[in-house]
Amino acid sequence: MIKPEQIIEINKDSIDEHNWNFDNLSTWLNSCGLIVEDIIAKLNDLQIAIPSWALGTGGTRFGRFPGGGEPSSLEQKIQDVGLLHQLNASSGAISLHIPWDIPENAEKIGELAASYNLKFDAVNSNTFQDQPGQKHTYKFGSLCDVDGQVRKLAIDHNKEVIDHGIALGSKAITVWLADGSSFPGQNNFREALERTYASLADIYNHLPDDWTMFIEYKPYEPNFYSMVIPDWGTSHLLANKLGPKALTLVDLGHHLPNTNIEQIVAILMMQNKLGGFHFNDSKYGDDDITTGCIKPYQLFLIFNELIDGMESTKNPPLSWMIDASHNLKDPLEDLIQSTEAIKIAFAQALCIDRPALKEAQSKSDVSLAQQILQNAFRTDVRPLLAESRLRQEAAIDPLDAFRKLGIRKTLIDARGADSIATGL
Ligand SMILES: [Mn+2]
Repeated sequence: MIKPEQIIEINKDSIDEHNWNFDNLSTWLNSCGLIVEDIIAKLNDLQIAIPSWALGTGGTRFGRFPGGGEPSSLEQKIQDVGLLHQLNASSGAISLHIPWDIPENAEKIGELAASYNLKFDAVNSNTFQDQPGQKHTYKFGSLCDVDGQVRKLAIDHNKEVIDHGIALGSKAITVWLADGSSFPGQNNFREALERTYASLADIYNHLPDDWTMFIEYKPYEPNFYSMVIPDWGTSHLLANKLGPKALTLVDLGHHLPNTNIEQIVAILMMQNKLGGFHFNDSKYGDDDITTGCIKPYQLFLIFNELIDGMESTKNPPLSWMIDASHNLKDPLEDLIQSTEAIKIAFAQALCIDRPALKEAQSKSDVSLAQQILQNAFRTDVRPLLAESRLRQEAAIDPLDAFRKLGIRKTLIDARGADSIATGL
């Protein structure tokens, strides 16, 4: 753990510059009719879960180039998320992947997480790869498979994941299925979806009353011709049929290029059926690169719809998580940058003059409506994030602090240069 004095010491380097920036921005935002303290309170509250699989170097299917000091146990993964949370005060939850991160002793793992002020976000099942000694294969599908024994294996696995989550205090399971077909004729689309629904209904019945099931979708990959749950419409259909505890989960990378994701958000929230987000960014497909590194304006427009939906619908509270893979950067640095990008987009969207936007929309004043959005998007809100962190004894500049504290070197010294994250 980082000592609080270490962060205070590093903050001294930039405190004067920060205060000057924050005072100026506050003056400007107040003159625009915005309440700075409200924005900071909302930034303080936004916690974005870190997935246990993002703490190591993901690489690509062509190669993997680990940087050393990666966490090789669940305990070390929790330590890494704890470090992030100390630096940014925004990573207060971890999302586990079963079977990669089975908590052998849930009580001890729970105590360790609590010592870092971490909660357990949604647990994730895995039916996209076979585990050693597995009796039936997921090669041709899991919840959709034509073989009832395969389906039963996958169903039982999901129920086990829920049980692990219950022991840790999680409140949701995320189901992402690799199921689909790579060649025309391989699957009967309707029957595959019917079997998937029946399997999900079996899992749904295992959910405790206060739990939620998030249903993720993806248009292609690993299957190239069809996926059983390819889009938000199919996910929504299943969630509706299953019942109130099933919701759709949007993973930003799981869309074909140029899909209007912000509109999907608005439609799902209108139906109170948006469960949460997997944040990442992409240029071509499911690239899983740093959130906000390619399309920050899209991220801002998504948060515009999210804030509108959170204020105007009865959509349940949302679950936020990063779902990324780091092939070049230090995973912890990448997660710091992704978290920053999400909070920037959120803060920018909180700076939108909503009454003025409504007014412009009501008059079909297209130019003004665009101007209002872009005024907010072009505001440099970073001092708000820094102020939020400073007040929570975190770092004014988390990436700078991560480097000045030599955290990666410390981790390499403690864990070894060849320590590889488990699970990937
Ligand atoms: Mn995802």
